[in-house]
Amino acid sequence: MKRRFFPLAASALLLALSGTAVVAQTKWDLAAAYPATNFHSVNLQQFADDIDKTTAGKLKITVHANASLFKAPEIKRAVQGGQAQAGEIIFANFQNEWQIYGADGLPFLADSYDESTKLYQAQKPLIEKKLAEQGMRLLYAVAWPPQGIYTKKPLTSAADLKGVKWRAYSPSTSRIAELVGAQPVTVQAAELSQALATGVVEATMTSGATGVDSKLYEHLKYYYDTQAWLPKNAVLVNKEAFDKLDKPTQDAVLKAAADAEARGLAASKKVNVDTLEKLKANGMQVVTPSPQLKADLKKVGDTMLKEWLEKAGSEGKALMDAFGKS
Ligand code: PCA
Repeated sequence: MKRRFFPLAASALLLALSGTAVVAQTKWDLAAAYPATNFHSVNLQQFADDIDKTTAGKLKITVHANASLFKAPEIKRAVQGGQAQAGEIIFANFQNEWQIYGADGLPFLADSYDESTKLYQAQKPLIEKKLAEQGMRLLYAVAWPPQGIYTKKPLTSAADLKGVKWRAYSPSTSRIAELVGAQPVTVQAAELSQALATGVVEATMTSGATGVDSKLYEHLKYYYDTQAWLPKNAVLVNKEAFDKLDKPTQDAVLKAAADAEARGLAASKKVNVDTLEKLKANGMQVVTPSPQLKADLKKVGDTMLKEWLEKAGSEGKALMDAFGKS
């Protein structure tokens, strides 16, 4: 008899101490690849905090920024396999797996925030379907600011990029290098500063945001504001992990995701302006590309779109129809 009383007394004590009923708590790890201060990561933390608040602590999400849990290219598979319940990827990294993921990494297909949002709406149903087949669910996506070229030496045309050690982060940023005769080296953002410091790379194409995150002005002198494309980061969740949540918690996750998507887009637009100012303040020359450089890059974009359409087949055509560009 006595033995049975002890656990009861213990849980009564626990209740008294916590002051609230003991609720089942779920903990998720969310793998992310960019620095904690990057606007995507800040937005992710806010997303996690919102969920903590609206579920009264029932779902706790730990954001692991800066590729501390998984490296950028590994995050998708980690979420798929449930090693991390959730994660943030950049779609363009997965173009070789499925061309539709790479549509927002193509130069000049969608090169403004408005076009990028339109392309996202066209990609979304296809991507949601694909992710469901892969055992995942799309929570939200946010565009990076437009991509420009960072170099050591001034560029008058694409010919000035010949032989340059060009840092790529995706299949299409490698392809650009090949098409202009540069030497592509794939390096993810978490290792970019080091690659520059050790001379492994001497040019890259990315946003003002990453330029500031990785202090590119310490090694590179020019930023050509080409506004070539706006790749998107996407937050994914393992479907099984999501399905295990009770309905109110699922709703809280979806609501926080919708808020994060809107907040992230606004943050991206602001960061786009602020970071170009920061680059200048740190001595970088922020330059409008010459007509020749623009024309050369446009040609690269045309070639890449053609190649993409060939590889993407009927799905690619369906995407272009939905985007209104076929
Ligand atoms: N920054 C990331 C991807 C796109 C961007 O603007 C990077 O350079 O890796």
